[in-house]
Amino acid sequence: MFYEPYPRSFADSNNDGVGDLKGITSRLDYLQDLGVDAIWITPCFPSPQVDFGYDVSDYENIDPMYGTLADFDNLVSGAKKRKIRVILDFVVNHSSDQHKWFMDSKSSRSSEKRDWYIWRDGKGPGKPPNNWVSTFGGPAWTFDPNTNQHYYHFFYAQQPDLNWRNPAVKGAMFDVSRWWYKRGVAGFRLDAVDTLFEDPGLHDNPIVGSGKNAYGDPIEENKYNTKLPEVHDALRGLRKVADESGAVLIGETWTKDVAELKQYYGEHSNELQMPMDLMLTKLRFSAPVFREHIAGIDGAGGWPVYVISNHDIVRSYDRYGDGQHNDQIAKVMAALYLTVRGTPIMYYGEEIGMKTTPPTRKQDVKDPIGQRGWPKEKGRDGERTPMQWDGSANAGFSKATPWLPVPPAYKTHNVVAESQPPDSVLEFYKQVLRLRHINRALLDGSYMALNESDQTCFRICAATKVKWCWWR
Ligand code: ISL
Repeated sequence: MFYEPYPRSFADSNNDGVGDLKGITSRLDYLQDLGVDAIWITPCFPSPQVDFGYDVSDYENIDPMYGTLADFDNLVSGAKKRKIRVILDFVVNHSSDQHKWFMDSKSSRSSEKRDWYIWRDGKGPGKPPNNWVSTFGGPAWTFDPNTNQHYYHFFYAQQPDLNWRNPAVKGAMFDVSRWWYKRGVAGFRLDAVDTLFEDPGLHDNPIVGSGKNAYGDPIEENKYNTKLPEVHDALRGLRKVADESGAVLIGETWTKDVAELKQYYGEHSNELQMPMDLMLTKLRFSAPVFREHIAGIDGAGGWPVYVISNHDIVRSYDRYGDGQHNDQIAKVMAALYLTVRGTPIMYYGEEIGMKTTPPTRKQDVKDPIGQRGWPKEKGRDGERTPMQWDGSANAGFSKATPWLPVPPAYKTHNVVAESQPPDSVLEFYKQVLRLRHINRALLDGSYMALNESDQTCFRICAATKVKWCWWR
């Protein structure tokens, strides 16, 4: 079982209100006891933090806010002692605009790094090269008056897209992954892989309907700037490097259907070992709906990777919950995604039934997309609130005021309070995970839906002749 501790919000060791690596290290016993086999840490590299670390200004270091490389090494060795692997987040599509590569690229048209990013002439004075809009609002092009060209960014302007068509960029990114593998990293979660390539002809994206999104932009189909076939070449390249170290690649793969998800494993199982099934997050709470979906994923031929929550979406507690039986529903969901054939990836706090608590006033919003899209888009603060460790001030996350407020529900839903009652969400997670680790059927049994009419699913044990891989 993989666990995602959002480092800002997991545990704060130096009491500055922001979580850090030493904080994660201090909670390794808890993670081991819970039944965690690997942790995926969202970006903890140096960053101006415009997108909370998804704007990396140095791929080979740790942001002082989170600690040092020595702290990271301690975390890896402490985790290893507890048989927990450490996975990092690789922001492959873009860097920060403060990365030295971009600063160089921006410095002049003749810069050696000019072609490391996507620079184009506008269609005319004040006009961007095409109609593409950023998924975080506004045009996807920003004009640089110094060199009189526009640069492309699928996300914020502070996150310029790297040019993956440039072999030097590819090579540099492959080297970054090697550098971390040598340091003991067991793999990467690859961020936003769909957005790696753009149509070189820069065709305008089709506009869908006449409505506007939360940021006031026309609604576009990302036909020419996402999911280009070249993405798979890049994944094959990254996989080759991962294979040198026996590392695993997890993909942030938002797919429309199973057929699309299947492609990310690679035709010869030579792309991602673990493309996430994020479609699961969009289903309503219904046995027949889940059964049909899981049958499709299970039959896709790859190793399924189930995700029900992460740092970008409303927590599963609220999404599946009906407002009355949320704890019970949280347990049903745990039983489901922790026992079906595949690897579950759990977001921190799911195991105690944390809920999403969005800000109620615009001035409290920290996530820039919430500031930009308020009130339609409140941003992602609500699912990033501090981990609720106990019933003391700040839920035991920090002695200082946390960077995001602790939701009132921490009084009842916290690790200490849920460690005693045998029917708590936490105890349920622990019990299921204990079973998962000792029961062969749950480790490598095959999946078969039974009793379809009474709306239950079971997993049966059937010896599969798969080669053992640690991430299974
Ligand atoms: O969070 C979203 C919108 O609210 C998604 O569209 C998200 O941007 C998309 O899934 C890509 O997410 C990843 O890359 C982003 C970063 O902000 C997200 O936190 C990360 O998970 C840009 O690096």
